[in-house]
Amino acid sequence: MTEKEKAEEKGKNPKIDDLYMNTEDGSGEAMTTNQGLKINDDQNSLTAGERGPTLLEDFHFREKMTHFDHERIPERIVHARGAGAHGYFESYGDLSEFTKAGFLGKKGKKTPVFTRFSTVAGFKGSTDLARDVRGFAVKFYTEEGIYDLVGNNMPVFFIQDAMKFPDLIHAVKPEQHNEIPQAASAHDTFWDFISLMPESMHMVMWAMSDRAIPRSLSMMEGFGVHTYRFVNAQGESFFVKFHWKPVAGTYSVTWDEAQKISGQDPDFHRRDLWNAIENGNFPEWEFGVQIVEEKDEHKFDFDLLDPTKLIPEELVPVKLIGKMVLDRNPDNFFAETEQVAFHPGHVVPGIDFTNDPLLQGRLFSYTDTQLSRLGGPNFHEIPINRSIAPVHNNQRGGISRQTINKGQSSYHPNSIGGGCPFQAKMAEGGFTSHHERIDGHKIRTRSSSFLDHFSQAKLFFESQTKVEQEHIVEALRFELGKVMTEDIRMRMVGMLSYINDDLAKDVAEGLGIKAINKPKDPLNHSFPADADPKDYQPKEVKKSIEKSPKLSLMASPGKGIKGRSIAVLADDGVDAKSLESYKKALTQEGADVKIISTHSGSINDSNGNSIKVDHSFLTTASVLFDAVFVPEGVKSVDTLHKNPDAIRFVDESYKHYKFIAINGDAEQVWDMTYASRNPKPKGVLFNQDPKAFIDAVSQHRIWEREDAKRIPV
Ligand code: HDD
Repeated sequence: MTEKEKAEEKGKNPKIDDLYMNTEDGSGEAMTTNQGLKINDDQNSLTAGERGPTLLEDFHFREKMTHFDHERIPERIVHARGAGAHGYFESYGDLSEFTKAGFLGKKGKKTPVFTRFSTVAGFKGSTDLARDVRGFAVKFYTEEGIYDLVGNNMPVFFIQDAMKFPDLIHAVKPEQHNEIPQAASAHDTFWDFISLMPESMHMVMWAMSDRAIPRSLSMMEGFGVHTYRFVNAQGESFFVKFHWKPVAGTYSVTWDEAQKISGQDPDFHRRDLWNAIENGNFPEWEFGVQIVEEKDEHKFDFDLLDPTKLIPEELVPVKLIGKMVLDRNPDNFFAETEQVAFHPGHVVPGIDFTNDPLLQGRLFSYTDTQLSRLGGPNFHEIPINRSIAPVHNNQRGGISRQTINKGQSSYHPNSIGGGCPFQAKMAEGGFTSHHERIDGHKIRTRSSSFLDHFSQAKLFFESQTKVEQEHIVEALRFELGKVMTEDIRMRMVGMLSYINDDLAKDVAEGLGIKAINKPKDPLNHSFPADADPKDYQPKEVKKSIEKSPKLSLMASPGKGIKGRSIAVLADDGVDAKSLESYKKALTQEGADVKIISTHSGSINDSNGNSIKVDHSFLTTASVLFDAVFVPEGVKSVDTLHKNPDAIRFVDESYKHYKFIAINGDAEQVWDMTYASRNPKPKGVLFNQDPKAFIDAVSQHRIWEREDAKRIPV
C-alpha cells in the first residue's frame, strides 16, 4: 500500500491506524541493515580474495543470516493452520437491558475486529479442506479493551472438562510414533479415544457432518460454544450463547471434492477469503445471542454448563444484535495472522464466565501457550494484539519489552506516583466479576447433570435431511474404514447404536461388520479410580424436543451467487454473444467467472476478439468451481468435445451435484459425457437464459440428482 493509499484509509478504522505505527514500506527507499546503515551490496559475502573464505567481519552477512535462522516460531499446538482478515463489527442497537458491554451499545456503533479462521488438527502447512472443526476467533478492539470471542463452527465440543483436552489432542494429531496422518482424524488413536468417550458423541455427529467440509469460510456459522454471562449495569446476569450467522448462507462441498481440492489447491479457503475481500465481496455475518434468564437455569433437559450441549433454537430463538464485515486483508501474514493471540479470558465489562469446566480450563491455557509461542509475557504489545484502549499498569520488563514506562514507582499502592495508575470504579469502567454465590465441597467429579451423552447426538442426526444423514454415514464409513484395529471399529459402531439404530447399521454394513455389539457398562471410562463406574454411565433423559430443523445446513440458505466461482469452458471460435451475455450477468451478481481452455494465454471469440484465458485444464479442476457453463461456437465446441479433460470437467461437476449450463451446439460436449446417459439429467440447463442459471446456482447444489454417484471420475 502506498503512503497516499494509507493516508486515504486513515480515520476509517482505529485499529488499522494503530497498526500503521509499525507498518513498513520499502518502495522507493534504499536498502539498509537493521541498524539503518545503507547497504551497497546485498549479493556477495565479504571474502578474503576473489576465491577466498568469507570473513567473520562481514556484519551484514551475519545479521541477514542470523535473522533468517530465527524466522520461525512454534506453530499453535491446535488451530495451527489459519487465515485472518480485518473488519468491523456494527451494533444493531441498545442491548443495555442485558449487558453493559459498550460495543453492543447504541445502534450503528462500529468496533474494529480481526478474525482468524482455522482448522484444528493439521499442521501450519496442511490443507484447508481437511475433515475437521473450524476455529472462528474474533478479536474486538473495543474502547473498553480487547474482547476475544474464541469459538468454532460447531456449537458443542468433544469433552466436558478441560483436563482431557491434552488427551483429545494427542489422540487426534498425527500419531506419536510416526507422525502420520496429517490433518486427519481418520486413524486409530483418534477413534480409540472417541470410542471410550461417550460424551463426545454429539460433537462426533457434527464433525462427521457436512459442517466439517465448508464450501467457504464465509459460508459457515460460528458459535461461542460455552454458555457465557451477560451482566447489565444493575449487576443482573443472564446466560448467553453466541452465534455468527453467515449472510451468504451455509454451504459445504462433498467429501470426494474435499479430497480432490486438497490436492488441487490446499489453500482453497484461504484463497477464497483473500480474493473475496480483494474483489470487494466482503464476507459478512450477523451476530446473534440466545439469552436465558438466571431463574431459568435449570429448566432445560440438559445442563447449561455442559459444553457438549446446545440450546435448540426452537427453544430459545437467536436474537440478532449486530453484524461483522471483513473488508481488509492483512498486510503481512506473519505479523498479523500468525502472531495474533486470542484468549477467551479477554473480556470487557458486561461479559463474564460461567462455571463450564471446559471454559474454566481454557481460561488458563490460552495465555500460557502464548508464552512459548510468542516468546514471553509481552505478546500483548505485538501490534496486532495491542489494545486501542490505553494500557497502564505496574507490569514491567520481560523479554522484548516495547513500552517505555515513565516515573519512579511500579507498584500499587504508591504515594510517589500520586497513587497512579489508579483502580477504576465500576462507574468508570472498572471490571468486576459477577457476584455469583458459590457453595460446595472441593471435589474432583463430574456433575450427574452432565451424563446424558446421546440425546442431543440423536437430536442432531435425526434433524438432518436425508442427504445430510447419508453424508454422515459415508463419513463414518470412511473414517472408521481407515482404522486398522478391529476392536475400535466394533466399539464405535456399538456406540453409534445408542444414537440411532439405522445409523449404526448403515455404518456397520460399510465396514463389513455383521453383528453390532451394543457395549454395556462401563461405556464411559472417565471416572476417578476409586469411583463406582456405574455412577458415571450415560443416562438418558426425557427430551423436550424431537427435531430441531435449524440444525440442518439446508435451513440457512443465502441469497444470490455472490462469491461463487463459475467455470466457462471455451476455446477459439467461442460464440461471442453466448459467452458475453452469461459472463456479464454472472459477474453483475458478484460471481467470479473464469475462462478455462485447452491452453493458457488467450483465445479468439467468433468476432475475432481476444479473450484472456484464466486457466488451462492443466492448472485447474472442476472441484475448484461451483458451477460450469459451456457456451456455443462451432470451432470451440469441436475442440472441446474431443478433449478428455473438458469432458471429465463436466462429468465431475455432474458427480458433485453442480449446476451445468449448455448452450446451442455445446450439446456435443455434453453428449460425450458419461452423465449424458441419463436422458433427463437434473440440474443441467440447456439453452436457458443466464437468469435461470443464476437462480439455479444460488441453490448451490442439486441434491436430488440420484445418478450423480454413478459417474466414474
Ligand atoms: Fe482452543 C486455540 C477454539 C477448547 C486450548 N482454540 C484455539 C483457537 C480457536 C479455539 C478458534 C485458535 C485461535 C487462533 O486463531 O489463534 N478451543 C476452541 C473452542 C473450544 C476450545 C471453541 C471449546 C469450546 N482450547 C480448548 C480447550 C483448551 C484449548 C479445552 C485447553 C484447555 N486452544 C487452546 C490452546 C490454543 C487454542 C492450546 C492453541 C493456540 C492458542 O490457543 O492460542 O491454548
